[in-house]
Amino acid sequence: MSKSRKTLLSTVAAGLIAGAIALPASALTLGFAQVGAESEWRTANTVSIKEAAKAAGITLKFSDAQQKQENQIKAIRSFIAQKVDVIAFAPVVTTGWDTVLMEAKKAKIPVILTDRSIETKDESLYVTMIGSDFTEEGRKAGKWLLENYKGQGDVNIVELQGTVGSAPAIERKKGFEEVIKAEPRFKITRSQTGDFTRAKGKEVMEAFLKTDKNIQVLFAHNDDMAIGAIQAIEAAGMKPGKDIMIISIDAVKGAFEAMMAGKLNVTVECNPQLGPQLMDIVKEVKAGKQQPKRINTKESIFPMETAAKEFPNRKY
Ligand code: GYE
Repeated sequence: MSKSRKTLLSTVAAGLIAGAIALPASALTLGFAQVGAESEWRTANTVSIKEAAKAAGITLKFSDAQQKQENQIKAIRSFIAQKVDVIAFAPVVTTGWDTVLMEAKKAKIPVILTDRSIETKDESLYVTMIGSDFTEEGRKAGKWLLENYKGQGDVNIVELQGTVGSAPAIERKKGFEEVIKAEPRFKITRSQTGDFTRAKGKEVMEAFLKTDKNIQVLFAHNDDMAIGAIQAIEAAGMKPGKDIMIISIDAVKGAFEAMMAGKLNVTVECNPQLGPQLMDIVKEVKAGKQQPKRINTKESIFPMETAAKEFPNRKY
C-alpha cells in the first residue's frame, strides 16, 4: 500500500473514531398528548412531565388537547408521522382509541398511558399504564364521610362529576357509591358533571342550590370543582365546610388553602407528579425491558385539621 494511501486511510479511521466519540448517544424523542389545562392537578402534571423530560435528556414533543378527544387523536397521528420513539398520553375519555393505537402499533411505536386508563379489547395496544387507583380514591372519600358525618337523619349528597366518560369520573363515582350504599340514609340526590373546572363547578352548584337548598354534603370529583362550588355556596348565603360538608379529591394547594380557611372538610390525594416515573419507563421500554400492565401511584388523605401542618410540605 502506498504511503499516501495509508495516511489517507488512517486519517479516515481517526476521523471516524473521533466522530463516533463526538456524537452524543442519540436522544430519545417522546410525544406526549396531554388532556388540557383544566385544573391545578393538570398544571402540576404538565410541569412534572416537562421537567422530568429535561432532567432525563429526553426530547419532548408536547401537545395540549383542550379536553377534546379529537385533538388528542390528531396529536398522536402527528407523533406517528414524526416517527417519535415513544408516545405517551393521558386519555381524556376511556373509549374510542383502538383505531389510532393500531396505527401506532403498525408504525412500531410503543404507547404508554399515564394518569387515565382506556377500555379496549386489545391490551397489546399499549405497554403499560401509570396512574392512580381512582376507585380506591372514591372509596376513601366515602369511608371518610361515613366515619365523620355527625348529624342525624337523612343525608342528602350532591355530586359534581368529572369529565363525562373519563376514567376518574367513572371510577371515583363507583368507589364512593360502593361504600355509602352500606348506610341507606346517605343518598346522592343530585349528580352532574362540572368537567373538572372551577367555573363549571360553580355554575352547577349554583343550579343545585336554586332548585333545593336541602343539601348536607357535597362530593366533588376534584378540588377545582369544590373550590368553584364553595363560591356558589357563599353566594347563596351558606357556610361551606359547616352548613354543607365538602369532600373532594386531588389534594392540590388550593384545597389546602380552602381547608385552612375552614371551607373544605377533606381532600383525598391524587398524585400528579408522574413525570420522573414516566421517563424511567420510556427508557426501559426502548431498552426492551418488560413492564407490568399497571403501575399504581401511592396516595394519602388529608382532613381539614391536618391542613396547616401539611401545607408547607405540599409540592403541587
Ligand atoms: O383529578 C382532575 C384532572 O385525571 C386524575 O383530571 C386526573 C384528574 C384530576 O382534571 O383534577
